[in-house]
Amino acid sequence: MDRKEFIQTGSMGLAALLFLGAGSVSGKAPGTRRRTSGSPAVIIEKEVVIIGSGYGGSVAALRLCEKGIPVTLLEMGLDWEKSGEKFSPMISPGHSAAWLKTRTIAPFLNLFPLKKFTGALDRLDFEHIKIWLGRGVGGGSLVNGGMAVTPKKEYFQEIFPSLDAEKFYAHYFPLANQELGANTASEDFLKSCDFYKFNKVGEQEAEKAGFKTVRVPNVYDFKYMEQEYRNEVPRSALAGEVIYGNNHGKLSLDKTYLKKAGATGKLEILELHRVNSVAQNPDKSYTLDISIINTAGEEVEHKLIRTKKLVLSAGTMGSLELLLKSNALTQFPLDKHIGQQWGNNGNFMTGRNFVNTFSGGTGAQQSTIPVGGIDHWHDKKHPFFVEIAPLPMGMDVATSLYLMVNKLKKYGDVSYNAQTSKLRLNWNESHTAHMKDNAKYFLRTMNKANGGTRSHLLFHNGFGADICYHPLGGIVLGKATDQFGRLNGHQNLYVVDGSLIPGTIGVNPFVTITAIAEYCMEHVIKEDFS
Ligand code: FAE
Repeated sequence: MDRKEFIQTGSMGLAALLFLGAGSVSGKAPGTRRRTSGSPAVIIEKEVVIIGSGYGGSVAALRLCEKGIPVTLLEMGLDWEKSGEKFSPMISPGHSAAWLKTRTIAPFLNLFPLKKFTGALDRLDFEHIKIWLGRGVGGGSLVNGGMAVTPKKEYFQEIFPSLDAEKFYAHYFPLANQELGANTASEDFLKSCDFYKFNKVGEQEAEKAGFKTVRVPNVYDFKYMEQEYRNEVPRSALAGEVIYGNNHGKLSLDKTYLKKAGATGKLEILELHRVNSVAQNPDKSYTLDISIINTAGEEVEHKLIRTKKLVLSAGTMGSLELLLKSNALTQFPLDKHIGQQWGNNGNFMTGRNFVNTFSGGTGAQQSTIPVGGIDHWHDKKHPFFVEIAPLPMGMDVATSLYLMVNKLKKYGDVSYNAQTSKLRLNWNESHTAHMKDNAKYFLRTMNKANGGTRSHLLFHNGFGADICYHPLGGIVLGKATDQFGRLNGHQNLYVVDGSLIPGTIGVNPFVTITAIAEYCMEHVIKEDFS
């Protein structure tokens, strides 16, 4: 066995102090509510612990395990494959539809009541923005649309001037795309498949309006989708499955990086393990305060794990929360950069109604997997990238949906409110005003060329400034960490997730998160783990 357990003797130590600190805070935040299961008698020792099983955590797990290093991966969500639970389609939401909520949390039309369950999709609600996240073994890969977009080289260089862009485009991006299983749909299939009418119409109308369209790779296996279309295999993308998880077809991280890491025999995944806070010990090791929860979200056991090396990959919001909360509870050392340079990756949702109305709308049956984009990044006045998004509602509502990705004009920042035990996000309409201008310009240009109206009934009169799928930044590479993700002021703590990217990357971010994770892990394994 790789792990060593011992009974803690003598003084209660920092970990117990941490436990008392966490337990004594009253409030509703799950990590700080009063204990139900008492203080654990043992501290479990682990060599390397990773918190979070999204893109950063999965890359870290594979690269460490490959070197023969035993890794314990803590994930607050469910191991869906092991659980035997099924993911639910958008039109009949079930267990997977929401993380411990009693109503659905999709970007619109939340008419469905739910039984509280540790579902795959979560939403954090702040005053001016709602942030959607994936929960479970595989993190965001379980619920995302799978768009695998490599950013423009010039923009990558602008955002990360100190990284070697040549090396990234020759090595880390191709490696990330290969390991993730990025592939592109065949044009013949897209032409013949009526589930992609929404995309065909979207592209034709964009071109008519003078915009440039691009084909976008995805990690959904398009060969599988072709078989779905021919009814040879169970349907998933063609059966309305996506943001509550896909039962087939999608190469989520549990099927790629984590599967490979598991095959080494060095990976231990502990599901339903929610890390509440972290304390740094005098010997520079870390003690984690953990609640093991059941599928109703109740703590069933309380655990302390001590580790020499900690990889923090809880996603932008999860990693920020852990660091800032631990600092408030246990004086966990943090420098002034933590929480700075946060952004929504310029996310702005919008849509059009009466699209193609007299020639058959956008299609009653729609694949949930996007394949097309509009690249308008070169425009000095209105630069943006648009995902032509499906609206898989099972009926043709002649509506086009667009997720715009804009530049940022100013960063937000994140702090922790110890009174409410919640993150505080400094982000408001002043951060998104130029994105709204871009959306207006885009919709006007599209409607002028093609007819149609703004989707007044969707979002806020057609403008979804408060919808964010891509939170980034707050623990920025080279600012809050060194050039390889080592947290400032710490010797054994590595941050590897979306929080390393300063607020914007110009396209959907998981390929970049994966590539940066590959780069960081390559270096720190060589220097710190051998
Ligand atoms: P992430 O994947 O969020 O993983 C973090 C993991 O840590 C999660 O599994 C958490 O449950 C876990 N965790 C957090 N806190 C704790 C804790 N205290 N204790 C234990 N575990 C914890 O992080 N991006 C694209 O590039 N293309 C797309 O098409 C796309 N579509 C999206 C659609 C939706 C609906 C959503 C929500 C996101 C989408 N994204 C897309 C964004 C993408 O999924 C996201 O950027 C990445 O998943 C972030 O990766 P990280 O490794 O940072």
